[in-house]
Amino acid sequence: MTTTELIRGACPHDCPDTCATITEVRDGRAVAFYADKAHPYTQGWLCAKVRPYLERVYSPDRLLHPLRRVGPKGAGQWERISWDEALATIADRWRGIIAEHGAAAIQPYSYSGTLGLIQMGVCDARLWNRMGAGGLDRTICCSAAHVAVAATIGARHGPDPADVLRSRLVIIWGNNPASSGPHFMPLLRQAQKAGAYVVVIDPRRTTTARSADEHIQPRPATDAALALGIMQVIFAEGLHDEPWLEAHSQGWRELRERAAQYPPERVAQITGVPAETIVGLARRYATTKPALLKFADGMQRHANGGQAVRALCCLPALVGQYGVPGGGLAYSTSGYVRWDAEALGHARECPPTPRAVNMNRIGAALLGEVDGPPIMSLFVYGANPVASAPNAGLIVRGLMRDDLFTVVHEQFMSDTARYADIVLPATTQLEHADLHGAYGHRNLQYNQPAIAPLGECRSNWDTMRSLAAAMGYAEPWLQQSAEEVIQELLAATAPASPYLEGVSFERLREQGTVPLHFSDEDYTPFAGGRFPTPSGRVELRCPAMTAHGVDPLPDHVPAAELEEDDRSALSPQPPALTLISAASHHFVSSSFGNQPSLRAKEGAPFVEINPEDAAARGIAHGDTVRVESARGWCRLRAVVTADVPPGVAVAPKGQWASLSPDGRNVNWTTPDTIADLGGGSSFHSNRVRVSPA
Ligand SMILES: Nc1nc2c(c(=O)[nH]1)N[C@H]1C(S)=C(S)[C@@H](COP(=O)(O)OP(=O)(O)OC[C@H]3O[C@@H](n4cnc5c(=O)[nH]c(N)nc54)[C@H](O)[C@@H]3O)O[C@H]1N2
Ligand SMILES: Nc1nc2c(c(=O)[nH]1)N[C@H]1C(S)=C(S)[C@@H](COP(=O)(O)OP(=O)(O)OC[C@H]3O[C@@H](n4cnc5c(=O)[nH]c(N)nc54)[C@H](O)[C@@H]3O)O[C@H]1N2
Ligand code: SF4
Ligand SMILES: [Mo]
Repeated sequence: MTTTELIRGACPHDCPDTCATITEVRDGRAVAFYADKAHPYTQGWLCAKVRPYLERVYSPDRLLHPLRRVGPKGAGQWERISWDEALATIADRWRGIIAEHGAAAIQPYSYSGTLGLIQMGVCDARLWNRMGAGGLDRTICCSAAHVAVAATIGARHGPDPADVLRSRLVIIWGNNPASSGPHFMPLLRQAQKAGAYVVVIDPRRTTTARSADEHIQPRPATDAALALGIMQVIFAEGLHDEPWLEAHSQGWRELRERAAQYPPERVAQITGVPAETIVGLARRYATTKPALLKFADGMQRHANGGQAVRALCCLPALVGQYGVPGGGLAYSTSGYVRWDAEALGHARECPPTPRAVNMNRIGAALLGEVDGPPIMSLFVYGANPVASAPNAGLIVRGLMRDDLFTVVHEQFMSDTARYADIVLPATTQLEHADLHGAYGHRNLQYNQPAIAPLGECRSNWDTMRSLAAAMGYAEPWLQQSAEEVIQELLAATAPASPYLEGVSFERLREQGTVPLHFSDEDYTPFAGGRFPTPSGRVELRCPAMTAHGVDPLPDHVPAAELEEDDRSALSPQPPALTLISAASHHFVSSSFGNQPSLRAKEGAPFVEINPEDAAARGIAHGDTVRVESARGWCRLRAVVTADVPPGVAVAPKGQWASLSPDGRNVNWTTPDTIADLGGGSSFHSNRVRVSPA
C-alpha cells in the first residue's frame, strides 16, 4: 500500500516572508506542495513564484551530474564527469594555486539563492576559513542599511508584522511588499479598512502604491532630503516629542540644526515633491499615532543609501514612536538571533582571512582590483553574479580569463554557470535540511528534507564536506551532518539569547515552526526607549559614523552619477534618465528567471518610461529600445506608462541574460560604485540613455 507523507519545510528564497510549506511525498516523489495553514504569517498561501515549486524541482533543466567544460569558455560544450573526478580536479587545481599564490587566490562567491543557516551561513564560513581562502563582503543587498540601522538604533529588531493592525498611520518608504513580501498586504488592507492612513513613498507607482491613500514620488536618491524636510517642519512647528528625545536620544538639538537647513521649499527643489505635500506629511506623521514607518532595502541601493537610512531611522524618535505598539520602525526582524560566530565558522582554529573582496566589485576584482595575489579560482554557489551583480559586462570579461579556474555549484545552467570550467549539481530545498530565521517575522523554521537528492545533486553543505575531504582536511566540524551542525549552533547560541528560550532542535523538527520567545518587556522593539547602542539611546547624532567617513548627522549628499549634467547645449540628445531596476513580480532576483510559466507571466524584459520622455525620444509603446550607461548597454521592450515620472525609467531585475534576445540584461548598465556605508551597492544610481534600437 502506498502512503502519503507530509513533510514540513520553509521557503528558502530571499524574501522577508519565509513561508512555511508542506510537501506531500508518495513513493519518494513529491506530489504536492503548498502552504502550511498553521503558520501565523504564511496564513495558508504561497506567492505566485513558489506555488508551482514542483515545476522547479522536477524541471527537465535541472543539472543532475557534474560537468566539465570541453569547448571554449562560455560556449556551452560540456562532458559529464563523476563527482570523484570533479572533486579530484578541483582539489588538484586548488593545491597548485595555494602553492603558487596562496589560498587568498581562491575566491568563494555566494549570496541569496538560499537564506538557510546551513546552506547559506555555515557554507560561507567553515571550508573557506579552514583553507584561508579570500573573504567575501556580502554587500550586494542591504549592507548600507545594516550599518545605518545598527549605528542608529543598535539592532535589527522589528515588530511582529501583525502589529500593523494597531497602527493609525503607515508610511511605506521605498518598499514594494505587494511584490517583494506579499504576506504583509492582507494585514495592511485590514489596517486600512480599520481606518489607518497609508502613505507610499516611491518614485514608481508600484502595486503597493496603487492601493495607498497617498502616493508621494520623490526623485530617486533624495530620501534623506525628504526625511530632513519632514524633520524641519516637525521641529519648526514644535510637534516633536521633546521629553522623549531628552530621555532616550542622543544629539536631537544638533539634528534640529541640521534639519533647519532643509525647509520645505528647498526640499521641494531637491526631491520634486511639492512643499505643501512635505508639510502635510510632517504634520500627519507628528499627530497621528501610532505611526509605523516601514522601509526595505530597495530604496538604499543608491550611492547615498546609507545616509538615507540614517535619516529614516531618526524619524520615529522625533515623534516618540519607538517602543510604541503599532508605531516605530519596521525594517527587519533578522537581528533577534545572532548565531554564535565561532560555532558557525570555527575561525579561531583557522588561519586569518587574508583579504576580502566586496562582491559589488567582483568584475573589477577578477580583472586585478585586489590586494595581493590575483584571483585564480572562483567558486560560485547560491548566486548568479552574471545576472544579478552590477556591471555584468566586466564580470563576463573576468570570467573569460583563460587562467581563471571557475567552479559553479548550481541547480540550473545559469548565466554564471555557462562560464564555468566545472559545474556541480545542487539540491533544491526539498532535498536538503536547513534552519531558517526570517527577516519579516519572528519565527524559526526547520526545513526537513522531503525527497532524496535528484540525480547526483548535493547540497551546498554536502559539497563543502566533499571538498574538505578532497583537500585532506580532517576537522570533525567539516564532516558533521547538517542536523548536527544545527544542533551545535543552537546549543552554542541559546545560552546568550533570550529569544531562543524554549527553542530546541527536537521541537523544531516536530513542529516545523517555533516562535521566538518574547517577554512582555521586549515584545515591542525598543520598549521603554532602551536601545542596544553604545549610548543606550537612539543615536541621532552618531559618533560611530565618523569612522565610516560619513557625517555623524544624517544629511543629503547627492548621488554623484545622478548629478552629472549631461545636457550639452550643443547636443540635441534628450537628457539621460535615472534607471531603477528593483524587484520583478515573478522572480526573486534571478531565481525563477528561467522557469517557463513564470517567464510567461513576467513577459519579455522591459523598461518603463514616461510618455513625455518616450515622445522626446521618438519611442512608442512596445518598441525595442537601447538602454545605455557609461558601463554598457542592453536592449529592452519599451513600456510607455505614467507609472514612472519623467526623468525616471524602471527595468526590473532578474531576467536571465542568456534567455534574453541580446544575451544581456539590465545589469550590463548598472554601476559597481560603492555606496556611502557598509560597502553597499548602488544599482539605482544609474544614469542611462534610452533610444530606439
Ligand atoms: N517578487 C520578488 N520579491 C522579492 C525580490 C524579487 O526580486 N522579486 N527580491 C528580494 C530581495 S533580494 C530583497 S532585498 C527584497 C527587497 O524588497 P524591496 O525593497 O521592497 O524591493 P525593491 O523592489 O528592491 O525596492 C522597493 C522599491 O524601492 C523603490 N526605490 C528605488 N529607488 C528609490 C529611492 O531612491 N527612493 C524611494 N523612496 N524608493 C526607491 C523602487 O521603485 C521599488 O519599488 O525583496 C525580496 N523579494
Ligand atoms: N539591477 C539590480 N540587480 C540586483 C538588485 C537590484 O535591485 N537591481 N538586487 C540585488 C539583490 S537585493 C540581491 S539579494 C542579489 C541577489 O543575487 P544572487 O545572490 O546572485 O541571487 P540570484 O540571482 O537569485 O541567484 C541565486 C542562484 O542560486 C541558485 N540556488 C538556489 N538555491 C541553491 C542552493 O541551495 N545551492 C546552490 N548551489 N545554488 C542554489 C539559484 O538557482 C540561482 O541561480 O541581486 C542583486 N541584483
Ligand atoms: S518567495 Fe516569499 S512569499 Fe513566496 S513562498 Fe517564498 S517566502 Fe513565501
Ligand atoms: Mo536582496
